[in-house]
Amino acid sequence: MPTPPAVIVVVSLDHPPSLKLRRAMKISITGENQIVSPFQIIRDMSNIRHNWTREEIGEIYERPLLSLVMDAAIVHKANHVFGEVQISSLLSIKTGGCSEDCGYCPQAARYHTGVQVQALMKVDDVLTAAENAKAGGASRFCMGAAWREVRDNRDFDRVLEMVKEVNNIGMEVCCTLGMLTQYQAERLAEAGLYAYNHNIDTSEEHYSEVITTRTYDDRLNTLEHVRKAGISVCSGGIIGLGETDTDRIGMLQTLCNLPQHPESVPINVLVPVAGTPLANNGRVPFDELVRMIATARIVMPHSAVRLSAGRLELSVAEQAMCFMAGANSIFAGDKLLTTPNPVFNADMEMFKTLGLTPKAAFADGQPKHKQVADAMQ
Ligand code: SAM
Ligand code: DTB
Ligand code: SF4
Repeated sequence: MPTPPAVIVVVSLDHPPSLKLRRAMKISITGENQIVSPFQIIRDMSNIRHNWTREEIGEIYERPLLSLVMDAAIVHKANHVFGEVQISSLLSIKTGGCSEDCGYCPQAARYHTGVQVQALMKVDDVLTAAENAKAGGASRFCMGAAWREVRDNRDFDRVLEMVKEVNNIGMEVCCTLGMLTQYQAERLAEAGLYAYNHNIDTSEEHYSEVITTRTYDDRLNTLEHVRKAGISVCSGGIIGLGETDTDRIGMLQTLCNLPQHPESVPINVLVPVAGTPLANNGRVPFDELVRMIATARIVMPHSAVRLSAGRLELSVAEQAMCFMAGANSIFAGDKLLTTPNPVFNADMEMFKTLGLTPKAAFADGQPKHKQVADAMQ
């Protein structure tokens, strides 16, 4: 009688893999005509793909919660320094009075939310805010403007100045200013912009239930302009907009089937604001946020998955599960754009309790446009 093939599975949570595991690799695991190395198992789980089907993503999203978190943690550990969390600080540089109808947004002029309209800030004030954020441990500074799109005017020149100044103090600079043309993306790149945030927000199917004043394709075009300009792409969405699980899976499918995965994927939980059409949407159950984060981690193994708006409603234990599930970035500071966020000391306490460490600026290298410019010198 032939001996049944032996199957040995070795999974190491060490990163980088320990010497012992590397030695063990040399003893290949053999089945019938099959050689599988432990590294291959981990590599398969970390495979970068751009052809995910909804069914495949749905199968991941619906796994039993703890198995899903475990699978995501393995992918996370194989691709990132486990426990290292990127800290981004947000500043609203132009607030409220926006022409758009995004149903979640307190800054849309048409909703009566009590947000005070504020013109574009002065460069010096923005720089002071960035310096404070840096002193508090933030490596990235993200400036948000309540604009539909960027216009080629003096305000844009001032934003370019802000980008230059914040870049000069050694922070990764990010902007979220609405839609961009290719030319505007290139000007931002030249000024030293590291990343651009532009969310797709939800699935293509659910999108028109939430926003009617610009299309899903408009958003994808802006992402293409950002990518072509060599700026790091930050794009994700919001859960709690009244979408179904299929919409959530669809949103992740759009993101992970882009020609290149976004380097950062913010997962926001709706912050319901009185006066907006979505003010009375129910709270998103915490396990659904964990599912979203874990699935994003598995389908986009190299991206930073950002646990974004909605953290104020989460306990430290709930946030810990999000970090286990692959979240490795947060917005820190007591305000997001217009709504509250956990205070600085509470986050520092959480980092201590969970053994998290802040990621240094430019740990992933300079953006492509900068590398090209340096190489040409
Ligand atoms: N006006 C620009 C735009 O829409 O692209 C930039 C600023 S906009 C406020 C940036 C993102 O914040 C939105 O795309 C949305 O994903 C998120 N956001 C806005 N209001 C939110 C809310 N109440 N809860 C959760 N996320 C929200
Ligand atoms: C993102 O995905 N979330 C941030 C940032 N990108 C710009 C914004 C959250 C805004 C929450 C509502 C507010 O504070 O106005
Ligand atoms: Fe305006 Fe951006 Fe708010 Fe939409 S999300 S209303 S574009 S500020």
